[in-house]
Amino acid sequence: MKTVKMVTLLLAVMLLAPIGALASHHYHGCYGKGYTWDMSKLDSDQDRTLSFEEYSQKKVDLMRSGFDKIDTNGDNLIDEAEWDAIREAHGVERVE
Ligand SMILES: [Ca+2]
Ligand SMILES: [Ca+2]
Repeated sequence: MKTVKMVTLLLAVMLLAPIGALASHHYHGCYGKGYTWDMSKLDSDQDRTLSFEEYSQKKVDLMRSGFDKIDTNGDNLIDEAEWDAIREAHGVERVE
């Protein structure tokens, strides 16, 4: 049961992580200010094609950034206190 709860929490974090970034004014939409139309900047192996991993890496980096902002003690987990802190920072009522 505890595992299910942690997985649910992790999924919620993955979906809501950009909200955390928004609070600190570092999230600016799907790809943010760092979005580029310069394909070579996304093409990490420089083979002049984009794999899905290359295409999506910026989004992954943004989600990681949001996760790290919420994970204030840096243990690579978001506990309830950290979750409550970011929720309260956004004025969101706790969902029971
Ligand atoms: Ca490539
Ligand atoms: Ca943590």
